Amino acid sequence: MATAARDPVIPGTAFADQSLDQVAINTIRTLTMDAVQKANSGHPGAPMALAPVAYTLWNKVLRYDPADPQWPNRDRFVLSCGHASMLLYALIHLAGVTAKAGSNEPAVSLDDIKNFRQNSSKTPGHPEYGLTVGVETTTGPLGAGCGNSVGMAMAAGWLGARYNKEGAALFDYNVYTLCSDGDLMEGVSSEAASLAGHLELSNLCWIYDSNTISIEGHTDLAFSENVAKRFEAYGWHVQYLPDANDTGAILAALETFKATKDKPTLIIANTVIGYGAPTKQGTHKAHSDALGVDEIRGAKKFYGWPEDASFLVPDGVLAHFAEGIGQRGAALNAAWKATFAELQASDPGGADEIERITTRKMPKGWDQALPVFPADAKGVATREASGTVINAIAKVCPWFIGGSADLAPSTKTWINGAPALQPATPGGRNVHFGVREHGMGAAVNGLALAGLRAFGSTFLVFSDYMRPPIRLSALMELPNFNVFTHDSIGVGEDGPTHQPVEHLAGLRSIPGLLTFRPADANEVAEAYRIILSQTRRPSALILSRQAMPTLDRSVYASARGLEKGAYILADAPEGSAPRVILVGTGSEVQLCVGAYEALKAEGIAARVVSMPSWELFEDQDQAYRDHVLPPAIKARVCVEQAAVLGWDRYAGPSGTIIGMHTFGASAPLKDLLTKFGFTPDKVLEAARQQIAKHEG
Ligand SMILES: Cc1ncc(C[n+]2csc(CCOP(=O)(O)OP(=O)(O)O)c2C)c(N)n1
Ligand SMILES: [Mg+2]
Repeated sequence: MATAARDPVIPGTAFADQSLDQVAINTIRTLTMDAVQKANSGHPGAPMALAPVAYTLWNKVLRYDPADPQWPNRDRFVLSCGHASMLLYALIHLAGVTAKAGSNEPAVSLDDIKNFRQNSSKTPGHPEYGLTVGVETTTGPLGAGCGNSVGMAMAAGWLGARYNKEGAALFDYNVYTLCSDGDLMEGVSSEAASLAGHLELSNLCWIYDSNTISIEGHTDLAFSENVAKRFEAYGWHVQYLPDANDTGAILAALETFKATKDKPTLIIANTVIGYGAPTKQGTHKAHSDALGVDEIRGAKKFYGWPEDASFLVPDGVLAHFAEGIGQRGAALNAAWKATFAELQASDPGGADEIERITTRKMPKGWDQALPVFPADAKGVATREASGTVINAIAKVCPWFIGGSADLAPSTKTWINGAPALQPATPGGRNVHFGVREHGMGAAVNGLALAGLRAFGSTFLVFSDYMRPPIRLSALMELPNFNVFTHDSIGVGEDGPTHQPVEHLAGLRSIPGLLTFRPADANEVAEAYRIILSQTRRPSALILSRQAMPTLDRSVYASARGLEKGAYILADAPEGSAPRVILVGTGSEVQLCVGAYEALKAEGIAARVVSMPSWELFEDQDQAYRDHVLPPAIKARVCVEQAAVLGWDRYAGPSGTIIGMHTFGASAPLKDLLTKFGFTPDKVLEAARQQIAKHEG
């Protein structure tokens, strides 16, 4: 498409009649088409349509220093419609984003773009945080980025509230999100938008790619509400962009967003999917797959582009970005660094905090604050112990913040003495996420992406509602965590709807995620020591509703053993081998201890293994694992109030697994324990049978 020259042109070239802005926009479009064609897979339609919007945002507005992609106060750009990944890769390339500060290596080279979607490339099918510099969060599951962006915007407000000084703003970044029809159909974006509206996150701007097309055809098929009215009802400021090719109007809309100080902004951009593709534009045929050689030639002709050129970045385009986002970002970053240097002089503690936040380090010596719980036969629920630990950590780590999906009184996650995070108190540390588990999980990921030690919480049974963000936190290698209480049939009268069964197995199957099901209060404290020491692994902390004894650690082994995932809690007398090994997690460890003591009284040597974290145990070397579970000892009983799936790994082919084979039931806990066989007697009986079986 040839448009009248406004900016400097590239004289003497095929592009002499196009503005540099227009050439840059068409470069994004043609790189996208060429990369998808070469890969013979991908999604060309959205980038072709969104190129003017994304270009204008990046080169005219975004406060981002391509030479320092980790600059803490950079504006965040989230491509929630991750299938449009080529849009982001083209921008990262053209903006000259470097692999890291001080390096000349490009984050995404032209060769990387030619390698789109290939094995080990930096340009995977959907943007992956940590793999490609410049990608702020992993997207692809629609709605996820929208949810993350709400957490990022909350984090910006939180950081500003804590570290900005009069006349010296260290944190005032904005968060921009591009989202598609699919993003806005997904429930998580509604949860996140509702929360963002409530919190009046005026630093948050979603740009909606309203092309009325999704995979199956026109959005009329399934999506007919008035999105603008919906967002207005959420408390957002809604703007319209009637023509996504009108860069002047885009700029004006973004300026209006920046001037809006009391609510988040939604810009509804009317776009034409696959803009410029002669037969496919405006149809679902432009959503995915290579457009085909003829279609691409036709589109290039329409753009005023050489039809034979491929992967062409015309002279002047890179320089145009360098003069736009490059110069603006460098100046802003330099000013920020000067402000930060002043802070280092005037408030070294605050500066140290910021450095720790940006490098995912906890405060020095933080774990000395972890409480030690005295032995107590009656004990406390592990959720109660967790509440105590949370409050101890909160005192020494100011950027430890979190909340609950409306269950804090039950999950015991409230940080005492700290305000709630609300519009008037953006520096609050207790987040009322509302009954929005999926949105909470996605927002917590956003908080963690900003460096805060963030957590969410709900009942374990509802972790299913937030499985997608948990999975993404593991994929992104974020060190955030979730507190899941009411971990079993221990819930009692609330019944099977509230009693998790298959959830532990599901969480344990997520690569990289650490799960912990502590056996008592001291294991809870030790779990936090490990969880908050992580820099690249998220955790799920699984806690009981009901009290359980706090083990006497002068009799039983130290809870520090938790760091190895599983440890010998009680053993056969020195010099003798155990005749049976009893393995338990959480509330079932006490059943194993009960059976162990009964056997001991009869002179039968047994071993109890507390196994709070399968993953940490699997991380140990073979020698340690064989030390805890010697292959020669085949008499084993594993006990857990959860689905048995996976336990055969530790029970062995001839061991016994006492677990859940059905859903639970509604009854007082005592009755349920008998009904489902979770009593010391049952464990004892199984132990005797195992000994008999293996000793012939
Ligand atoms: C949670 C989730 N469900 C399904 C998909 C598969 N998917 C990818 S894009 C898409 C919808 C495409 O429509 P839209 O979001 O409007 O994108 P456009 O085609 O306009 O680029 C779907 C269903 C997905 N990526 N994430
Ligand atoms: Mg669409």
